[in-house]
Amino acid sequence: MTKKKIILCAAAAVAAISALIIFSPLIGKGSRENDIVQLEDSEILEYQGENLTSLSTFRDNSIKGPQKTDIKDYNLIIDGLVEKKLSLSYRDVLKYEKYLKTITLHCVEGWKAKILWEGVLLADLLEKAGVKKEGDLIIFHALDSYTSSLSLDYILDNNILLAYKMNGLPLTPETGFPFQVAAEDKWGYKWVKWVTRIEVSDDRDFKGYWEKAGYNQNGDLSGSKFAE
Ligand SMILES: Nc1nc2c(c(=O)[nH]1)N[C@H]1C(S)=C(S)[C@@H](COP(=O)(O)O)O[C@H]1N2
Ligand SMILES: [Mo]
Repeated sequence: MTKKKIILCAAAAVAAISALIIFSPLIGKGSRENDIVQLEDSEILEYQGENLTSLSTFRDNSIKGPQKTDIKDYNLIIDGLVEKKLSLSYRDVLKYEKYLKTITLHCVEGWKAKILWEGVLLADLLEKAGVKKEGDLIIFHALDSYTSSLSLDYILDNNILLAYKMNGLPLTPETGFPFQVAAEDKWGYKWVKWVTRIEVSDDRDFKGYWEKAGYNQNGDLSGSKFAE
C-alpha cells in the first residue's frame, strides 16, 4: 500500500466511526411495527379501526392499591404440578414470542375498558415448564397477595395472554406492572395484576380472593356473576 492509500483508508475509517457515533442515538429508539416507529411514551388510542379506552381514564380498584415491583429482584415463578419449576426474570419472559389482541375488560362494578394488550402466551410458558397430567387449574398469585384461577383448558383453547403492555405502553404500578393476565371473556376479577407466581394445581375447589367472597368460580362474562 502506498502512503497516500493508507491515509485515504484511515480517513474513511474515521468517517465511518463518526457516522456510527452521530447516528447511534437513533438506532434502537422506539419499536418498529409495520414500518411505523412508535416512541415509547405515546399511547395507542386507535387500532385496526377500533377506538381504545385511554389509560388516562383509569382508576385503580384493586384490594390494596398500586403495587411497586422492583424489577431487579423480580422473578416470575411457575411451579406446582410441573415437570420443571421455572424462575423467569422480566427479560426472560419478554423473550417469548409476542402477541397483540384488542380485548374489553369488564368489571363486575359496571365499568369497562377496550384495550390493546401485548404479551406472551400463557400456553408457551406452561409448555416450557411441562404441565403434569393431573394439573388442570392454574392459580395466579400477585404481589398484593391477591389470587384468582383459570382452568388450563380455557387458557389453552383461547390463547390467553400474560400481558406486559396496554395500548402500546408498558404496565405501570397502577395497571399491574410487570404482568397482568388478560382473561378474555371473563369478569375483571380473573384478570390478575402484578403476577408473581403461576401455580399449576389439581384442586378444582381452590377459591381466589373474590371467588371466596361469592363470585363465580368460572368468571364467565356470559354467566351469572355470583355463585349459585
Ligand atoms: N393483584 C390484583 N389483581 C387484580 C385485582 C386486585 O385487587 N389485585 N383486582 C381485579 C379486578 S376486580 C379488576 S376489575 C381488574 C381491574 O384491572 P385494571 O384496574 O388494571 O383495569 O383487576 C383485577 N386484578
Ligand atoms: Mo373488578
